[in-house]
Order: sequence, then structure tokens, then C-alpha cells
Amino acid sequence: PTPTLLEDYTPPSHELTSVYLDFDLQPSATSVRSKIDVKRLRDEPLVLNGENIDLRSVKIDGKVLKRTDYKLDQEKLVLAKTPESFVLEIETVCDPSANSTLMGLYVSGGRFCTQCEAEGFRRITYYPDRPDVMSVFTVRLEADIATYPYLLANGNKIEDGAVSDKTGRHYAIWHDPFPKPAYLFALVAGEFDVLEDSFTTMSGRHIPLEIYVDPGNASKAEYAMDALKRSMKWDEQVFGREYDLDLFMIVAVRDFNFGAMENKGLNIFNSSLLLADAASATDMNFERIESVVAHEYFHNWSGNRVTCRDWFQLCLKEGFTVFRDQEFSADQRGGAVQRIKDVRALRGRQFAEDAGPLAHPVRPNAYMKIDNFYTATIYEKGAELIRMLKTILGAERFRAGSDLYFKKMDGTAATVEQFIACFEEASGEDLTQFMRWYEQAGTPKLKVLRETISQGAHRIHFMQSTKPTPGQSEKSPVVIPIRWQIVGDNGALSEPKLTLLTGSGTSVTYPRIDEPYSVSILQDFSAPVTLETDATTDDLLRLMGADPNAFNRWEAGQTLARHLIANMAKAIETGVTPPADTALKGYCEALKKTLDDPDFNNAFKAFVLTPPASSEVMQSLEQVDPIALHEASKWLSRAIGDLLRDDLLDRYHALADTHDFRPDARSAGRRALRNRCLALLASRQDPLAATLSQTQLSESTNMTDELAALMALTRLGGQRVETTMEDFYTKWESDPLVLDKWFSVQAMRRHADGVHAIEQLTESSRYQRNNPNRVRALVGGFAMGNPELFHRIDGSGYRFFTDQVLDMDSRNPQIAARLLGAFEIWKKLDDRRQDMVRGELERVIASNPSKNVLEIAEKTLGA
Ligand code: B3K
Ligand code: ZN
Repeated sequence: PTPTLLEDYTPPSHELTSVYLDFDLQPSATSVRSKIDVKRLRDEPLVLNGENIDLRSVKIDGKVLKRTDYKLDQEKLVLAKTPESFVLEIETVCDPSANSTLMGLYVSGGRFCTQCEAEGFRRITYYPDRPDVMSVFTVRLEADIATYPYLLANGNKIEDGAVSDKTGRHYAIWHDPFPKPAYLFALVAGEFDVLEDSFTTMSGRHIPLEIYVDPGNASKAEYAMDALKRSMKWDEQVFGREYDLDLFMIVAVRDFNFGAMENKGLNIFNSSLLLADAASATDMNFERIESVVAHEYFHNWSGNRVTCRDWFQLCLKEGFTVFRDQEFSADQRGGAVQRIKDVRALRGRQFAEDAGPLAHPVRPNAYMKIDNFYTATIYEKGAELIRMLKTILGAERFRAGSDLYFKKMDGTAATVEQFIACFEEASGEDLTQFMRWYEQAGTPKLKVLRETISQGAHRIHFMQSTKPTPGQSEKSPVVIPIRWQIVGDNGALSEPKLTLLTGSGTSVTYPRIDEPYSVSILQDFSAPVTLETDATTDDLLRLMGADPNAFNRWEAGQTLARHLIANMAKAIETGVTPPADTALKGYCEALKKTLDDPDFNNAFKAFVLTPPASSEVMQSLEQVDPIALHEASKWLSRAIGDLLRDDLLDRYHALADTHDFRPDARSAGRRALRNRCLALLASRQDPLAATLSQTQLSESTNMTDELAALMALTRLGGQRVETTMEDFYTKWESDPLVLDKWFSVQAMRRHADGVHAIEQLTESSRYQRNNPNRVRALVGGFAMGNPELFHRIDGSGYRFFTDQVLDMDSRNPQIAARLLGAFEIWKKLDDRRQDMVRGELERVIASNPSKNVLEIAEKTLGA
């Protein structure tokens, strides 16, 4: 198979001035008739993509083409010679009920729905399925009225009624006046409950809002509706973006390949990112719903009104929209805490990706399957680039650039260059070097050294370097905005400064300071880099206690904890016990100080009390035994629990619920800190923690506390775990979203009979191997969240996991390929485990997998 290359881009040969689609919806044989007004732009063949559909007829200007008039293969229909302008009519048939890929038109829970991004539309009809072909769509849907009472598509409904000559069938016609690429097409048909509300836009237009959910679930969409209205308002206030259609709809479905999809006027959501109530959803679920509802809504401008010229430009809509949803969440829930969450996610997934065999630039220049490029790099690092742009330009010039972009590029399919050019034009700044961030893979390392110069004055040296990544051995300096400040024992000793590092090194000086101080570097994580500094433990402790930048206070604690865990992991691996560490005591004292500080909110304190995950520590190491690392990370939690036991206990009691559940940030922060205390107590196997967890489990009236108690109990272990797990299952048997949580707890906990227990779960009738949420919960949870079993030295974890990936690949290659990404860290493992992973990857390649899985396996292996 040959890769698609950015440099091969050529503009479309034909323009589609309008598209009319007529669907006769039947679960196992849906017929699709399209009628397209085509204008030829260049004297070239018209290439229409198509996959897994039966072609019934092709007509040009009403005349049926003979089989010899066109070329047809598994992937496309080619019309070699076309008139200058003509009407193209195509009839195809597809089988939605047999579509297990969940791309194109498929059936979920007896309802029709679609997923077209990136290349799903070609599973519906033959079409130039590329984002730079934009057209105005009119869509007619016809289906049985009893089974499919609602018929939805993009835009505004212009007509509906009974089909006169067919009893029991009805139809609806939808028109979307905004030209769009095929990937934004959507239709939905089925029985739903509808939650209705409305929003009045800044120019006074009244927009009905409708959320479609499984019957009985309408009240669970109330939070999403509230988040939607807040998002609409926020985008008007902060980015000047107003909604454009006469109606906005969201539909929740159970079977979905990822989180949600921004189809024009008809967003489709994975029900796990839409449905929530106190009893069944955690605070984390509420938070995710808020941010994803906002994200998909924000795409209406950053993605839909201005779309991408080709899929290499994916970050143009995704990085920008992630940045926008992060800013929204920060405004809704507090800046420092949001920044911590975003940086944790970035480090956890994107840094690992950028340091491993799957590293690629934010704008890649080659791919086999575009589905494999919906990555943390394109989304999360892409968002960091926009954030740096704002830092470099300042808020006002950033907004001017954004306004210009939306004005100038509206209705077009744009490139990253065009986006950046708008910011250059609006700000007068030269952003040529900034483009390197889009082109160069790998996380730059920022090295910071202090030097004393004459009369006690100081100099700070900033130096950057980036390691080679696959296919990119030479790296050039990028522009790194560094926010820094001098901090003494009682807080700031200087104003915060912004230094732009553009070459490989630069230095700044500051005058003599007559008291002990430290430098707070990269405040608010002003650039997506790794830091290497000469900071001592004393420096880190000072920053933990006195940095005026809340983010960096947290960061200092994380750095210290990372050192503690890494040292302990080495000690466990080599069998040499480390000397009693004074850093540990200082660290715990600093934690206590933050815990008692009334200036910080509970959500922030909960993060400070959470040491970095072992996966994050792994990145700072060359090679490590993952089990030793996991033990080291457990050791640190236990040590915190030991040293702060009484404080944690007091805090746990003091934070008890006094009012009914509210999902707001403040209440969530309180629960987060309380449950964090419980988790730390449980990690020291405190008998009291068992009692507290049992009580919390039986008395809690919300899922946040219920699940936290359940997890604490599994951490504590013992014979009662099995019955507790069963009781939980029985209680929630009828709620698939809660059962997904049950499966992830199962996936991540200890089991007496090891991997076999997980294997049995995949064979039980409770499991649903066709449902991505369930597979992610069990198989994904196992690979990413159960290092003890996944990395078993007998290889049983890797073997079982690989079997599951291959099994999934036969039905849903996208999900299979995504799961396989769990092996991306394999070069960090010890030699013995590397050999075993290599064996599994070779087995995958030999098994004739899908193109999606093959691409990931080969790249991971470095083949
Ligand atoms: N744009 C979609 C993602 C589509 C993924 C296709 N494999 C959701 C989002 O990012 O908003
Ligand atoms: Zn998106």
C-alpha cells in the first residue's frame, strides 16, 4: 500500500454546485439516489470514492451510462470524460445493519445514524470524498413511521409528511444552505425522547435547541443542554461567533467510535459524553460533557464555516477547537485547575507519542489511514501551538487574528499557512519561524542553568534541543515563549517576565537578591516542552510553598514526586534500598502546607495531592521495569498516606456532603479532595479506610462518591471485593454507561488468577465485543491502567491484549488500531519485555490485518 502525501495535493477537478440525496431507509438494504450539479474545472477525469456499496446505475444528464463508460474498482468510480457542466445521478445500495465499522451509515440500538469524518461518506454513495469539495446539500429521508418517527439531517427542515403511495412510510426533506464537505453530512432516523430548549443569539435570532436521546433518558440530557447554552453565549462573547442555522440538534448514540462529531447543525454524540445525572455519572463525566458539547459546538465556526483543505490540515480545526474548549472550561471552572488538567493530559498522552515510534508533526506530511491521525499530537499539541500564538501576540492581537481568519476564510477549505497568515496580517508580526512547530515532531527540551556573575547578579541561560524522531533526524530551533519569575520564601521577588527563545540558546540577567530565592520557570506551562533545570530539592520546596503562579506550585510538587518515584524504581530494580530520603519529608510537609492553605480551592489541592502517574514518570527514564515503576509509584502514595494520615482523615470528615448533589466546579472540587484523601488512606492499607469506604459505598447518593469508594475497596483488596463488585453490577445492571465503569474497574484491579480473569470477562455474556465503549473500558483499561497484569513477565498480558486487538480488527479496524497504540511505549521497557512485545507486533503483521492496524503495527515496530 502507498501512503498519501501532502506534497501530492492537487485542487479538485470538478465543482459540485448542489447535491440532492434521496434515502430509502431499510436496515439491511438502504437505497441512496444522488443528483449532483457538476461543473468541470479542469479537463481531467471525475474521481468518485466509494467503498462497500453496490452501484446500481450512473446517469449523466439523464442518460444511463454503459458499463464501458466508466471505471469501477473497490475504492472508486472514475468518469474519464465529462461534459463541462452536467447533472450526475447515481444510485447505490448499502447494508447499514451489517456495518460493524461504525463508519458511514449504520444501525445503533435500532436507529439509523452516520459517521462520515474522515472518509465515511464514501460508504454511503460514490462521491468526491475530500474536504475541499464543498457543496450545498438537500436531503430527503424516507422510512417506516412506526419504527423511525424522527427523520433528521443537517440544516433546516423544509418539508415532511406521509408518503402517499406507500402505507406506513413517511418522509422529511432537509436543506443546509451552508456549503460543506461530505464529512460533515449526517442523518439520523429512529425513536427518541427529545429535550427541548432555546437560545437567543447576539443579533436576536431565536434558535430552538433539541437533544435526542433513548426513550426515558431526557432528564439525563439536561446538563448537556445547559452546557450548550453556555457555550453558545461564550463563543459570542469571547470569539464573536454567532450561530447560523435556524435550529441546532444533538443526538446521543450508544455505538460510536469516538467522543462526538460536529456535523453541521446535527451533532452526534457517544452517549457516554452526553448523558449524566447525579446517581449514574461522576464529576469527571459532567466535566467532559461540558467540554465536548462546547468543542463540537465551537466547530461550527472552526471546522464547519472554515474547514480544512485536506486531512493534513486537521490541526487547523482540531487544535484550534481544543484550544477554544480549554479556554471555555477555564472560564467555567477556574484557570489554574483547568491548566493542570490539560497539561496532565498532554504529558500523559502527547509527550509519550512524541517520544515514541508513532511521533509525527502537528501537521503530518504522509499517512496510510487518516483515521490513525486523530492523535494527541494533532489535538492536544495542536492546541498548545494556538496557546503559544496567543502568548506571543497578546490577547488583543490574537483576537484580531482570529476575527480576520473567520472573515477572510469563511466558506472555504483552508490551510495552516492561511491561518497563520491572518495572524501575521492582523498583528504585523513575522511568524515564519512559528510554522516550525507545525512541521517538526518531537518535544523540545528546554535546559535552564543559573550562573552568578559580578556583584552577585545572576544570569539564567535558556537552551533548547530536540531529539531526532522517525523520519526527521535534523531539528531546528523553534520559538519558545518562556514565562519566568523570581520567587523567595514569601512569594514574588520580581514581576513575571516573558522571554522568547528563538535560537538554540539565550540568557537573561537580573540583579543581586539578598535572600534565598528560586526561579519559577515556564509558568502556566507557557510552551509544550520538557524542562531540565539545575533546581535543587530546596528550590522545588520553595516553589511548592511560595510560587505566586498556582500552576507552577503544583508543577514543583510534580517534579519532586517524579524524582522520588524514579529513584525508588531504580532501587527496586537493582535491589539496593535507597537511603532515607529527606526530600520525601519536605515534600509531604509542603503538601500539608497546601492542604491547610485557605487561599487554594479544593480542586487544586486534590491535584497537588496526586503524584504523577507512572506512565508519566516512565517518559523521564531511558528504560525501566514497568512493574518496579508501578511499585515505586504505589510506595509514594503509601508514604504520603503514612506521613499525613491524621490530616487526611480530618480532611475527609470535614469535607462531607451537606447538601444535595450539584455538578458545579466548587462541589466537584470538594468531592475530588475528599476522595483523594480516601484513596491515599486506602493506599496505606489503613483498616479505617476500609470502614470509611464501605460506609461511603452504601450511603453515597452520587456516582462520584460511589465509584471512588468502590475503587478504594478494590485497592484495599480482601475477600469482600468479589461480592462488592457483584453487588455493584446487580445494582446497575440496566445502565450500560455505569456498566462500562464496572468493566474498567474490573480491568484495572488486582485479580487472584491474573490475566485469566480479564479473559473470562471478555467471554462473559455481560461483555459486548461490538460496542466500542465496552471494549475501551475492558481491553483499553487493562492495557493502559493495569501495569501489573499487562506487563506480566510471562507475557500473558501482551498475548491476551494482542488477541483482543486482532479480534476487534475483524469488525472495527479503527478501534483495533487505536487500542494497539498501547504498545507505543515499548522501547522504554526492559529488554526481556521488549522482545515479547516485538513478537506480538510481528504476529499482528503476519496475520493480514486491516490497513489501519498494519500502519500502527509497522510504525510501532519501526519496520
Ligand atoms: N471531528 C471529530 C473526530 C472525528 C474522528 C474521525 N476518526 C470529533 C471532534 O474532534 O470534534
Ligand atoms: Zn474536534
